[in-house]
Formats: sequence, structure tokens, C-alpha cells
Amino acid sequence: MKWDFDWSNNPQAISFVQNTIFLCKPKNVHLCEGTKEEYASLCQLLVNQNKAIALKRPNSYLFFSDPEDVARVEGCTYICSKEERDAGPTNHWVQPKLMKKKLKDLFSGCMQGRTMYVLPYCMGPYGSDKAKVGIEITDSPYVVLSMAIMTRMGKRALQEFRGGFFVPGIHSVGVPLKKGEADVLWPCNPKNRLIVHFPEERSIWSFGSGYGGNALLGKKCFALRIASVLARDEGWLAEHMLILGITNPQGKKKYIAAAFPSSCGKTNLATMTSTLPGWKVELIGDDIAWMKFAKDGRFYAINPEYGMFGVMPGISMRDNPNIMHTISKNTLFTNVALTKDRDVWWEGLTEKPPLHLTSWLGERWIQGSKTPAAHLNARFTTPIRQCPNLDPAFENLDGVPISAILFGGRRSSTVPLVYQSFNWKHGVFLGASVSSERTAAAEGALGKLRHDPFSMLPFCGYNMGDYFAHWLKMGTKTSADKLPKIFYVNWFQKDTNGKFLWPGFGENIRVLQWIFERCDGEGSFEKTPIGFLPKTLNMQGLSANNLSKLLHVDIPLWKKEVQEMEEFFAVFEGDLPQGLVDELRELKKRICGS
Ligand code: GTP
Ligand code: SPV
Ligand code: MN
Repeated sequence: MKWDFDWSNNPQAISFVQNTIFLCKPKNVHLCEGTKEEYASLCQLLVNQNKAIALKRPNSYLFFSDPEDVARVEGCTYICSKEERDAGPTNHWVQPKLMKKKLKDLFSGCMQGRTMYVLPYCMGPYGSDKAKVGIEITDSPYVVLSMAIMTRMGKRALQEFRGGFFVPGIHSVGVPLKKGEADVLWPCNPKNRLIVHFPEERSIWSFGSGYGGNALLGKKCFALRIASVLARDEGWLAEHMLILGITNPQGKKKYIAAAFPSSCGKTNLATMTSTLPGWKVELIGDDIAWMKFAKDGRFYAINPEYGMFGVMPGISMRDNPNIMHTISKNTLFTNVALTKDRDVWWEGLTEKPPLHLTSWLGERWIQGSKTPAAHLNARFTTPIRQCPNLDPAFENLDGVPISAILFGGRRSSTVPLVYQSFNWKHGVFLGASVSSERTAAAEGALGKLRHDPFSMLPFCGYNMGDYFAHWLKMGTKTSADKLPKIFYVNWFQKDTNGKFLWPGFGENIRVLQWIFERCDGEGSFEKTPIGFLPKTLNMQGLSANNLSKLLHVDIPLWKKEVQEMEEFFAVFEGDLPQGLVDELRELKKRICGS
């Protein structure tokens, strides 16, 4: 085989590629350079095979996935640490040797008749000592295009390998082709799906799915599951968090990180247009943050990604003009509907759908149809640099200093619009106690309440009890005034008719203003059993009718909440750090009086 550029500075990379060729037996091997021409020719190939539809938007394409391959599959996701205890009670675990054997059987010859693509990529800005590199090997050209947008992928990334550490990831759709056998439009192998992480080896194996977090290995698999293990070992944090910059009317700026579970508002908050005059929000990241202490004792965060893989339904010019601009070109759409004039449509884009559409199932769809035209987890994949509110510090090598950390979930009752933790330890408890109604971002029953600590339940690469302890420990490494302040938010309370009580989106700036002020020790607040609540918010230009409901702490509901938490935390048995045991006991005392 001819190597069209130099990998010789990393012998491990070469043997990883060679071993994978030997195992998977592809028809061709393509080492990705990451050029525009390469991208264009892959798009053309997919259009020629009817796997992609060229859209009216410049350089944009639509894909329909197999109806059985539409979201992350947490039931098939494994953390195969050497010891079962290190995967913890919230991860699936199989003994690594057994899992390796199973994987070798599955991957053996799995790329027959297909091209194997080798993607070197960098998570984080080139030259940053916070950045880390990986190689994804995949037999899905859709994955190549997506990774080309989501990461810094190609020849340039190889320079960052510096002869050393990289995360190897092997991905296959799991559908070998016999000689002359025709391919299907979205190959996948739902019966044999496995998304496997070997934390000690820092390696990833993914089989059978071509969708999102299952297949774009730089994202959840590397930047969260493997990186959380690296972060534990090296003393930093890899989190499922957006990062945004917020500037007040006087021109003072702060950075905020926020962890909300999948499909609970990270992309929309990080890209929002403020409705309050003079306040501005700018985007650093919409899904993942890597945070480290700097010499000045503060946390600095980078966004390891280079694109956004965002939820499509609900995005509109009214609620999110920045995203609408971002996706106007160079964007991949998956599982949205197709209009007659080769554009895309999804529920929420316009009040009324067009008369005729092709649904995400590839079927004729007419106005009034009972099933949605776009899948609930339909997504856009778009270059983050196209976002009009991108922060000038986006590629700062050291990252940006974090003043506040927000936790939150989708809760139709109980949890008020916003409250502040008493201190770091109580804040870690708030993170650990996040629960949220389930969304379409992963398989499972929609709307069902589940605990999702730090919004990391599906993404923590080790024992979550140890993860809580790691967070508590981070709070002891600097003085309290340098630690980010911790808050809990909930945009999703509903009235008895099921209508949202809070308008959300750009109006969330009112909550961010209070948070901004609290970081400076300002802003009105009162102490309640659950934390500090605002006495009021800046409601200029908006009806304050619902505000008292939104900021109410309902004690009977909180009694139930405490009971729920006790049941959930019991799962960790002896692995739950004492600090959290204490916090839960104190909360119970404040709520129940005993
Ligand atoms: P992942 O990419 O899965 O991690 O999701 P995310 O956390 O980035 O969520 P995203 O911003 O894409 O929002 C998901 C859904 O929540 C969309 O349907 C949005 O319309 C809706 N949403 C986001 N922000 C708000 C808000 O402030 N209020 C309400 N009511 N809905 C919101
Ligand atoms: C999430 O589910 O949190 C996502 C989408 O961001 S995926 O990349 O598919 O995991
Ligand atoms: Mn996410």
C-alpha cells in the first residue's frame, strides 16, 4: 500500500492501522487528508449511490438513517475496565478479555467489500496543551464527513501526534459486502450493536450503528468517556457542558459552563440571542468542556469540538436565529423532512408545514399527518465557525476562565427556575442529584424521569461514585473565591395544561443576568432549604405573572424528591463519598425537619 503522507513519526499509529486492515479486511484503504476536495468527492460518491440528497443550500446534504438506527444506544454501551468495580453501578461491564474476543469475532472481515477510512483528528485547538488526538478507523463515509465537521480532522492533525499518545477507535457499520452485492442506503447492524470502551487502554470499538454518538468516536466515546478517565488520572474535568461568554451592558464579561442532559437545551443556550438590551451571549462550545486549573487558581475550559451536532426539531428563526444562520450552508442534515424544492423542514421551523414533504422515513407526507415529518432526534452537523455569535476566544490555547457552572434538567414540576448552591460541596451535590425527563437523544421511554448526575450518566467512563469524589476533591485545590459558583436551572416547568411556564430561549438571559450578578456577590436572594433563590429577576418587557410559581419551593414535592434521591444514591452503596451522604442528610433535615 502507498502511504500518501508521512505517518512515520508514530509507529503505534501505523501498527494500529495495519492491524485493523488485517482484522477487518477492507476492499480499499483511504487515509483522510481533510481537504475540501476529499470532502466534495465523498459527498459526490454518496449522492451517486443515493445515500445523500444534495440540497438547495450550498454544499449541504440530507441523509435518512435506517429507522432502527436513530439515536445513541445506551443499552449496548460498555465500559470494560479491568475491574468491574471501576465501571461502577451505572455502566454496563463485561470482562475485557471476553469482550475483546467478542469484538474480534464481530470485526473479523466486517469491512469486506467496503473502503476503510483512516481519520487522524485533534480534539481542541492545534497547539493547545489541553488538546488531545485520536485516530478513528471507519467504513462509513457519512462518519468521515461528520468527523470532518465535528473535529479538526486530517493531515494537519497528524502534526499534533508528536510521536506520542493517541486514542485509537475502530468503527464499523457491521455490514460486509460480498462480491457484487448491492449496498443498502444506510447500512447498520442493529442486532449486533456494541459501543465499547477500554479505559485502561484508552481505546474504543464501535460496531453496528452509523448514528451520532455511537459512530462519531471523537465525541461522546473519546471526549467524554475516555477523557473522563484521563481527567480522573491527571486531575482535570471532562464534562458534558456548553461554554458561553456573557457580557453585561457595561462591557464586563464572564464565562459560564452548563451541564444539561441530552436534548435539554445546551446548544440553544450557548447560541441564544439575548432579549435584554445591552446583554450579549457568545458561543465557545455547545456540548463538551475540558476544564483544568491554571496557575492563577481558576478553572479554564476549552471546547474540544469543531462543529455542532444539534437537535433539529424546535429550531426556528424566532427562537434561535444564530443556529438558523449557522446551518444555511456546509451542513449535513439527518432525518429531517425534504421539501419539494430540495430544502429541509422539521417540526417547529414554521407554524404550518409545507403542503407536501418527504418524511424522514422517505415517504410522502401530507399536512395533518399524525406522525412527525422529521424524527424527534433529527440532527444538523455544522461547522461551529459559521455561528454568528462565536466568541473571539473560541480557539484560545489556554481556554477561558469559568465563573459559574450550571446544572439542570427537564422537570415539569418541583425544581424552580434557578437557585444557587450554598458552596462548592453543596454544588457538587446539586450536580449529583440532577434528574430529567427522558428525551429522544437515546433509546428508552420518552418523558420518564431518570437520574442523570452531572448529565454524565451515559458518558462517565468510570465508577460514578469515584467521579463524585473527584469533583469534591477539585474543590479543595484552590481557594473558595476562585472556584466557579454553582447553580441549578430548569427552563421546563409546566402549568396544569402542559404549557411551559417560562418562555425560555433568548429570555433565559434574565436568569443568566442574576447568575452573573451573584458571581460578583450582587443580585437579590433569599435562603431556602434547597439553596439561594432570587427574590426577583429582571422582567423588563416580559409579564411577571408566572414568576412566583417559577421561583416557588414546594415543600411536599421536595419531600418526595428527597426520597427519590435517597433511593437513587443507594445504588452506589459504599462508593458514594461521605461529602454527598452528608449533603443529602442536611437537605433532608432542612426539608423534612428530621
Ligand atoms: P444534545 O445535543 O442532545 O446534548 O442536546 P442539547 O442539550 O444541546 O439540547 P438543545 O439545545 O438541542 O435542545 C433540545 C430541545 O429542547 C429542542 O427541542 C429545543 O427546542 C428545546 N429547548 C432548548 N432550550 C429550551 C428552552 O429554553 N425552553 C424550552 N421550552 N425548550 C427548549
Ligand atoms: C447527546 O445525546 O448528548 C448528543 C447527541 O449530544 S450524540 O452525539 O448522539 O450523543
Ligand atoms: Mn450532548
